[in-house]
Amino acid sequence: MRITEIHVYRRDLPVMGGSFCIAGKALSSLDTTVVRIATDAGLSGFGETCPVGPVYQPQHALGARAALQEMGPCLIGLNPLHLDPAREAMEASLNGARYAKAAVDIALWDLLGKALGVRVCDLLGGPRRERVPSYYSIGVLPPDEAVRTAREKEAEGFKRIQLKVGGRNLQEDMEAVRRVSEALSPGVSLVVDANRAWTSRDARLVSLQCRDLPLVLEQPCSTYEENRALRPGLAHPLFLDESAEDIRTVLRCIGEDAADGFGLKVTRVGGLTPMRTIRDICREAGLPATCDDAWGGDIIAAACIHLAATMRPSLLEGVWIAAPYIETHYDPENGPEIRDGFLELPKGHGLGVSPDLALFGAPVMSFG
Ligand code: 0XW
Ligand code: MG
Repeated sequence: MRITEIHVYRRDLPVMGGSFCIAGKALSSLDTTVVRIATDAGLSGFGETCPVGPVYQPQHALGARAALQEMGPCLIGLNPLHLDPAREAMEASLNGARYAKAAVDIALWDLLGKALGVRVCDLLGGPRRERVPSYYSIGVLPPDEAVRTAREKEAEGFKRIQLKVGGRNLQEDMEAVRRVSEALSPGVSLVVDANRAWTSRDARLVSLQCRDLPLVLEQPCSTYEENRALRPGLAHPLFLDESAEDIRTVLRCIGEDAADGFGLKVTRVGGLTPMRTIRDICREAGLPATCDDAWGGDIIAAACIHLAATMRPSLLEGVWIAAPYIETHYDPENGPEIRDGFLELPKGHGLGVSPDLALFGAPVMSFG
Protein backbone atom coordinates (compact mmCIF):
# COMPACT_ATOMS: atom_id res chain seq x y z
CA MET A 1 0.00 0.00 0.00
CA ARG A 2 1.21 3.52 -0.80
CA ILE A 3 0.24 6.99 0.31
CA THR A 4 -1.11 8.71 -2.80
CA GLU A 5 -2.58 11.96 -1.46
CA ILE A 6 -2.63 14.06 1.69
CA HIS A 7 -5.27 16.72 2.25
CA VAL A 8 -5.28 19.23 5.09
CA TYR A 9 -8.50 20.91 6.26
CA ARG A 10 -9.23 23.58 8.83
CA ARG A 11 -12.29 24.52 10.80
CA ASP A 12 -13.28 26.82 13.64
CA LEU A 13 -14.71 25.16 16.73
CA PRO A 14 -16.72 27.87 18.57
CA VAL A 15 -17.01 27.35 22.34
CA MET A 16 -20.59 26.67 23.46
CA GLY A 17 -21.87 29.26 25.89
CA GLY A 18 -19.44 31.90 24.60
CA SER A 19 -16.05 31.15 26.11
CA PHE A 20 -13.78 28.93 28.19
CA CYS A 21 -11.33 30.77 30.43
CA ILE A 22 -7.85 29.38 31.08
CA ALA A 23 -5.34 31.30 33.21
CA GLY A 24 -7.21 34.57 32.77
CA LYS A 25 -7.56 34.23 28.99
CA ALA A 26 -11.04 33.69 27.53
CA LEU A 27 -11.12 31.45 24.46
CA SER A 28 -14.18 31.79 22.26
CA SER A 29 -13.25 29.66 19.26
CA LEU A 30 -10.46 27.20 18.49
CA ASP A 31 -8.86 26.62 15.12
CA THR A 32 -8.49 22.92 14.31
CA THR A 33 -6.49 21.18 11.59
CA VAL A 34 -7.57 17.83 10.16
CA VAL A 35 -5.35 15.62 8.00
CA ARG A 36 -6.63 12.98 5.58
CA ILE A 37 -4.10 10.48 4.25
CA ALA A 38 -5.38 8.63 1.15
CA THR A 39 -3.88 5.44 -0.27
CA ASP A 40 -3.85 3.45 -3.50
CA ALA A 41 -5.96 0.82 -1.67
CA GLY A 42 -8.87 3.26 -1.49
CA LEU A 43 -8.56 3.64 2.30
CA SER A 44 -8.18 6.98 4.10
CA GLY A 45 -6.89 7.69 7.60
CA PHE A 46 -7.73 10.81 9.65
CA GLY A 47 -5.69 12.77 12.14
CA GLU A 48 -6.19 16.10 13.92
CA THR A 49 -4.30 18.69 15.93
CA CYS A 50 -5.91 21.66 17.69
CA PRO A 51 -3.78 23.85 19.96
CA VAL A 52 -5.97 25.63 22.51
CA GLY A 53 -5.08 29.13 21.29
CA PRO A 54 -1.58 30.49 20.76
CA VAL A 55 -0.44 30.96 24.39
CA TYR A 56 -1.42 27.80 26.27
CA GLN A 57 1.72 26.12 24.91
CA PRO A 58 4.32 27.05 22.29
CA GLN A 59 2.05 25.32 19.71
CA HIS A 60 -0.40 27.24 17.53
CA ALA A 61 -2.76 26.45 14.66
CA LEU A 62 -0.88 28.35 11.96
CA GLY A 63 2.34 26.65 13.08
CA ALA A 64 0.70 23.23 12.71
CA ARG A 65 -0.29 23.96 9.13
CA ALA A 66 3.10 25.49 8.24
CA ALA A 67 4.74 22.30 9.53
CA LEU A 68 2.37 20.11 7.50
CA GLN A 69 3.17 22.19 4.41
CA GLU A 70 6.84 21.41 5.00
CA MET A 71 6.37 17.68 5.71
CA GLY A 72 3.50 16.70 3.39
CA PRO A 73 5.57 15.99 0.27
CA CYS A 74 7.99 13.64 2.07
CA LEU A 75 5.16 11.23 2.91
CA ILE A 76 3.84 10.70 -0.62
CA GLY A 77 4.71 7.23 -1.94
CA LEU A 78 5.54 5.74 1.50
CA ASN A 79 3.88 2.61 2.82
CA PRO A 80 1.39 4.00 5.41
CA LEU A 81 1.43 0.74 7.37
CA HIS A 82 5.12 1.19 8.20
CA LEU A 83 4.82 3.77 10.94
CA ASP A 84 8.48 4.01 11.95
CA PRO A 85 9.84 4.81 8.46
CA ALA A 86 7.06 7.37 8.08
CA ARG A 87 8.10 9.00 11.38
CA GLU A 88 11.72 8.99 10.26
CA ALA A 89 10.75 10.67 6.97
CA MET A 90 8.96 13.40 8.94
CA GLU A 91 11.99 13.85 11.24
CA ALA A 92 14.24 14.11 8.18
CA SER A 93 12.10 16.83 6.63
CA LEU A 94 11.36 18.97 9.72
CA ASN A 95 12.91 19.44 13.14
CA GLY A 96 10.43 19.68 16.03
CA ALA A 97 6.72 20.45 15.55
CA ARG A 98 5.66 17.27 17.36
CA TYR A 99 2.09 18.53 17.50
CA ALA A 100 1.86 18.66 13.68
CA LYS A 101 3.56 15.27 13.29
CA ALA A 102 0.95 13.98 15.74
CA ALA A 103 -1.86 14.60 13.22
CA VAL A 104 -0.03 12.41 10.68
CA ASP A 105 0.79 9.79 13.32
CA ILE A 106 -2.87 9.54 14.38
CA ALA A 107 -3.98 9.25 10.73
CA LEU A 108 -1.49 6.42 10.16
CA TRP A 109 -2.80 4.47 13.19
CA ASP A 110 -6.33 5.00 11.84
CA LEU A 111 -5.25 3.63 8.45
CA LEU A 112 -3.44 0.66 9.98
CA GLY A 113 -6.56 -0.28 11.92
CA LYS A 114 -8.76 0.03 8.85
CA ALA A 115 -6.31 -1.98 6.71
CA LEU A 116 -6.18 -4.80 9.29
CA GLY A 117 -9.86 -4.64 10.22
CA VAL A 118 -9.18 -3.90 13.90
CA ARG A 119 -9.54 -0.96 16.27
CA VAL A 120 -6.64 1.32 17.16
CA CYS A 121 -6.84 0.14 20.80
CA ASP A 122 -6.30 -3.45 19.59
CA LEU A 123 -3.06 -2.32 17.97
CA LEU A 124 -1.87 -0.30 20.96
CA GLY A 125 -1.68 -3.33 23.24
CA GLY A 126 -5.33 -4.19 23.68
CA PRO A 127 -8.11 -2.50 25.63
CA ARG A 128 -8.35 -3.11 29.38
CA ARG A 129 -12.02 -2.09 29.23
CA GLU A 130 -14.66 -0.88 26.77
CA ARG A 131 -15.40 2.42 28.52
CA VAL A 132 -13.16 4.86 30.29
CA PRO A 133 -13.90 7.58 32.86
CA SER A 134 -13.95 11.15 31.63
CA TYR A 135 -13.43 14.27 33.71
CA TYR A 136 -14.88 17.74 33.47
CA SER A 137 -12.87 20.94 33.42
CA ILE A 138 -14.48 24.08 34.87
CA GLY A 139 -12.96 27.23 33.33
CA VAL A 140 -11.93 30.15 35.54
CA LEU A 141 -15.29 31.31 36.92
CA PRO A 142 -16.52 33.37 39.89
CA PRO A 143 -16.76 31.02 42.92
CA ASP A 144 -20.60 30.88 42.88
CA GLU A 145 -20.69 29.79 39.24
CA ALA A 146 -17.86 27.33 39.74
CA VAL A 147 -19.75 25.70 42.64
CA ARG A 148 -22.95 25.50 40.59
CA THR A 149 -21.13 23.90 37.64
CA ALA A 150 -19.28 21.46 39.90
CA ARG A 151 -22.57 20.28 41.44
CA GLU A 152 -24.16 19.93 38.00
CA LYS A 153 -21.24 17.92 36.65
CA GLU A 154 -21.16 15.65 39.69
CA ALA A 155 -24.87 15.01 39.15
CA GLU A 156 -24.14 14.13 35.50
CA GLY A 157 -21.82 11.37 36.70
CA PHE A 158 -18.31 12.86 36.58
CA LYS A 159 -16.05 11.44 39.29
CA ARG A 160 -13.24 13.89 38.67
CA ILE A 161 -13.52 17.65 38.40
CA GLN A 162 -10.75 19.92 37.27
CA LEU A 163 -11.07 23.53 38.43
CA LYS A 164 -9.19 26.19 36.52
CA VAL A 165 -7.63 29.00 38.53
CA GLY A 166 -5.09 31.75 37.88
CA GLY A 167 -5.01 35.07 36.07
CA ARG A 168 -6.99 36.87 38.79
CA ASN A 169 -6.89 37.82 42.45
CA LEU A 170 -5.45 34.95 44.53
CA GLN A 171 -8.14 35.40 47.21
CA GLU A 172 -10.79 34.62 44.60
CA ASP A 173 -8.85 31.55 43.49
CA MET A 174 -8.68 30.34 47.09
CA GLU A 175 -12.36 30.95 47.66
CA ALA A 176 -13.27 29.02 44.49
CA VAL A 177 -11.00 26.11 45.50
CA ARG A 178 -12.38 25.85 49.02
CA ARG A 179 -16.01 26.20 48.02
CA VAL A 180 -15.84 23.75 45.12
CA SER A 181 -13.97 21.23 47.25
CA GLU A 182 -16.59 21.49 50.01
CA ALA A 183 -19.44 21.20 47.48
CA LEU A 184 -18.22 17.90 46.01
CA SER A 185 -19.11 14.50 47.47
CA PRO A 186 -16.30 12.42 48.97
CA GLY A 187 -16.13 10.06 45.94
CA VAL A 188 -15.42 12.90 43.51
CA SER A 189 -11.83 14.07 43.18
CA LEU A 190 -10.73 17.65 42.62
CA VAL A 191 -7.78 18.87 40.60
CA VAL A 192 -6.83 22.54 40.71
CA ASP A 193 -5.17 23.61 37.46
CA ALA A 194 -3.48 27.02 37.28
CA ASN A 195 -2.18 26.42 33.74
CA ARG A 196 1.20 28.01 34.59
CA ALA A 197 -0.37 31.22 35.95
CA TRP A 198 0.76 31.10 39.59
CA THR A 199 4.09 32.09 41.03
CA SER A 200 5.63 29.59 43.44
CA ARG A 201 4.58 32.00 46.23
CA ASP A 202 0.94 31.73 45.06
CA ALA A 203 1.08 27.96 44.83
CA ARG A 204 2.59 27.58 48.33
CA LEU A 205 0.07 29.98 49.84
CA VAL A 206 -2.90 28.14 48.31
CA SER A 207 -1.54 24.73 49.21
CA LEU A 208 -0.84 25.72 52.82
CA GLN A 209 -4.14 27.53 53.31
CA CYS A 210 -6.05 24.63 51.76
CA ARG A 211 -4.01 21.88 53.39
CA ASP A 212 -7.17 20.41 54.92
CA LEU A 213 -8.70 19.86 51.44
CA PRO A 214 -8.07 16.68 49.44
CA LEU A 215 -6.95 17.92 46.02
CA VAL A 216 -4.22 17.68 43.41
CA LEU A 217 -2.43 20.74 42.05
CA GLU A 218 -1.83 20.71 38.30
CA GLN A 219 0.87 22.78 36.57
CA PRO A 220 0.76 25.69 39.04
CA CYS A 221 3.89 27.43 37.71
CA SER A 222 5.20 27.98 34.25
CA THR A 223 8.44 26.06 33.94
CA TYR A 224 9.47 22.53 34.75
CA GLU A 225 12.18 23.85 37.09
CA GLU A 226 9.81 26.10 39.08
CA ASN A 227 7.36 23.26 39.59
CA ARG A 228 10.10 20.81 40.55
CA ALA A 229 11.47 23.23 43.15
CA LEU A 230 7.98 23.82 44.48
CA ARG A 231 6.97 20.21 45.01
CA PRO A 232 8.69 19.42 48.35
CA GLY A 233 7.05 22.48 49.97
CA LEU A 234 3.50 21.61 48.93
CA ALA A 235 0.82 20.03 51.08
CA HIS A 236 -0.75 18.42 47.97
CA PRO A 237 0.29 16.07 45.17
CA LEU A 238 1.60 17.81 42.06
CA PHE A 239 0.76 16.90 38.46
CA LEU A 240 2.63 18.31 35.47
CA ASP A 241 0.74 19.05 32.28
CA GLU A 242 2.25 21.75 30.03
CA SER A 243 5.75 20.74 31.23
CA ALA A 244 5.24 17.07 30.27
CA GLU A 245 6.28 17.85 26.72
CA ASP A 246 7.71 14.62 25.42
CA ILE A 247 9.20 11.23 26.32
CA ARG A 248 12.49 12.77 27.49
CA THR A 249 10.82 15.24 29.84
CA VAL A 250 8.67 12.52 31.36
CA LEU A 251 11.79 10.39 31.92
CA ARG A 252 13.61 13.36 33.44
CA CYS A 253 10.68 14.14 35.66
CA ILE A 254 10.58 10.58 36.99
CA GLY A 255 14.36 10.54 37.49
CA GLU A 256 14.22 13.82 39.42
CA ASP A 257 11.08 12.89 41.35
CA ALA A 258 9.44 16.11 40.13
CA ALA A 259 5.76 15.08 39.95
CA ASP A 260 3.11 12.75 41.36
CA GLY A 261 1.42 12.34 37.96
CA PHE A 262 0.76 13.91 34.60
CA GLY A 263 -1.92 15.61 32.55
CA LEU A 264 -0.86 14.10 29.24
CA LYS A 265 -1.74 15.54 25.85
CA VAL A 266 -1.59 13.23 22.81
CA THR A 267 -0.62 15.85 20.21
CA ARG A 268 1.86 17.71 22.43
CA VAL A 269 4.00 14.59 22.86
CA GLY A 270 3.82 13.78 19.12
CA GLY A 271 0.86 11.44 18.70
CA LEU A 272 -0.20 7.95 19.69
CA THR A 273 3.22 6.38 19.05
CA PRO A 274 5.11 8.41 21.71
CA MET A 275 2.03 8.43 23.92
CA ARG A 276 2.15 4.61 24.00
CA THR A 277 5.77 4.80 25.19
CA ILE A 278 4.88 7.36 27.87
CA ARG A 279 1.97 5.14 28.98
CA ASP A 280 4.45 2.30 29.53
CA ILE A 281 7.01 4.49 31.31
CA CYS A 282 4.31 5.81 33.66
CA ARG A 283 3.11 2.28 34.35
CA GLU A 284 6.64 1.19 35.29
CA ALA A 285 7.02 4.25 37.53
CA GLY A 286 3.57 3.73 39.06
CA LEU A 287 2.51 7.26 38.15
CA PRO A 288 -1.09 8.16 37.28
CA ALA A 289 -1.97 10.28 34.25
CA THR A 290 -4.84 11.67 32.28
CA CYS A 291 -5.12 10.95 28.56
CA ASP A 292 -6.29 14.16 26.89
CA ASP A 293 -5.63 16.72 24.32
CA ALA A 294 -5.73 20.47 24.67
CA TRP A 295 -8.76 20.74 22.35
CA GLY A 296 -10.13 19.22 19.14
CA GLY A 297 -13.08 17.37 17.66
CA ASP A 298 -14.10 13.73 17.20
CA ILE A 299 -10.78 12.55 15.75
CA ILE A 300 -8.71 13.71 18.72
CA ALA A 301 -11.39 12.49 21.11
CA ALA A 302 -11.34 9.01 19.57
CA ALA A 303 -7.53 8.88 19.66
CA CYS A 304 -7.56 9.74 23.40
CA ILE A 305 -10.21 7.10 24.18
CA HIS A 306 -8.36 4.33 22.31
CA LEU A 307 -5.09 5.02 24.11
CA ALA A 308 -6.79 5.49 27.48
CA ALA A 309 -8.58 2.15 27.14
CA THR A 310 -5.16 0.46 26.98
CA MET A 311 -3.87 2.13 30.16
CA ARG A 312 -3.82 0.28 33.47
CA PRO A 313 -7.18 1.31 34.96
CA SER A 314 -5.74 2.22 38.37
CA LEU A 315 -3.34 4.68 36.73
CA LEU A 316 -5.82 6.37 34.37
CA GLU A 317 -7.03 9.56 36.02
CA GLY A 318 -9.54 10.27 33.27
CA VAL A 319 -9.98 11.36 29.67
CA TRP A 320 -10.83 14.94 28.84
CA ILE A 321 -12.47 15.65 25.50
CA ALA A 322 -13.85 18.92 24.14
CA ALA A 323 -17.25 17.47 23.11
CA PRO A 324 -19.20 19.10 26.01
CA TYR A 325 -17.85 22.51 24.98
CA ILE A 326 -18.41 22.35 21.19
CA GLU A 327 -21.52 21.98 19.10
CA THR A 328 -20.50 19.94 16.09
CA HIS A 329 -19.63 16.28 15.76
CA TYR A 330 -17.61 15.48 12.63
CA ASP A 331 -19.27 12.07 12.69
CA PRO A 332 -22.91 12.58 13.74
CA GLU A 333 -23.40 8.83 14.39
CA ASN A 334 -20.17 7.72 16.06
CA GLY A 335 -18.75 10.96 17.45
CA PRO A 336 -17.69 10.31 21.08
CA GLU A 337 -20.17 11.53 23.71
CA ILE A 338 -19.82 11.44 27.49
CA ARG A 339 -22.57 9.41 29.21
CA ASP A 340 -22.75 9.20 33.01
CA GLY A 341 -19.18 10.47 33.16
CA PHE A 342 -17.83 7.72 30.86
CA LEU A 343 -16.72 7.42 27.24
CA GLU A 344 -17.21 4.25 25.20
CA LEU A 345 -14.68 3.02 22.70
CA PRO A 346 -15.90 3.83 19.18
CA LYS A 347 -17.03 0.63 17.44
CA GLY A 348 -15.59 0.71 13.92
CA HIS A 349 -12.15 -0.19 12.58
CA GLY A 350 -9.26 2.23 13.05
CA LEU A 351 -10.33 5.17 15.21
CA GLY A 352 -13.97 4.30 14.50
CA VAL A 353 -15.06 7.79 13.47
CA SER A 354 -15.81 8.85 9.89
CA PRO A 355 -15.66 12.63 9.55
CA ASP A 356 -18.15 14.30 7.23
CA LEU A 357 -15.74 16.29 5.06
CA ALA A 358 -18.52 18.60 3.90
CA LEU A 359 -18.14 20.25 7.32
CA PHE A 360 -14.63 21.35 6.45
CA GLY A 361 -15.00 22.76 2.92
CA ALA A 362 -12.10 22.59 0.45
CA PRO A 363 -8.68 21.48 1.73
CA VAL A 364 -6.33 24.32 2.63
CA MET A 365 -3.46 22.31 1.20
CA SER A 366 -3.05 19.07 -0.72
CA PHE A 367 -0.08 16.88 -1.69
CA GLY A 368 0.30 14.05 -4.19
C1 0XW B 1 -8.59 20.81 30.60
N1 0XW B 1 -7.77 20.65 29.48
C2 0XW B 1 -7.55 19.24 29.21
C3 0XW B 1 -8.42 21.32 28.32
C4 0XW B 1 -7.84 22.67 28.12
O1 0XW B 1 -7.33 22.82 26.86
C5 0XW B 1 -6.70 22.76 29.11
C6 0XW B 1 -6.44 21.36 29.51
C7 0XW B 1 -5.62 21.26 30.76
O2 0XW B 1 -5.71 20.33 31.57
O3 0XW B 1 -4.76 22.13 30.99
MG1 MG C 1 -3.87 21.05 32.69
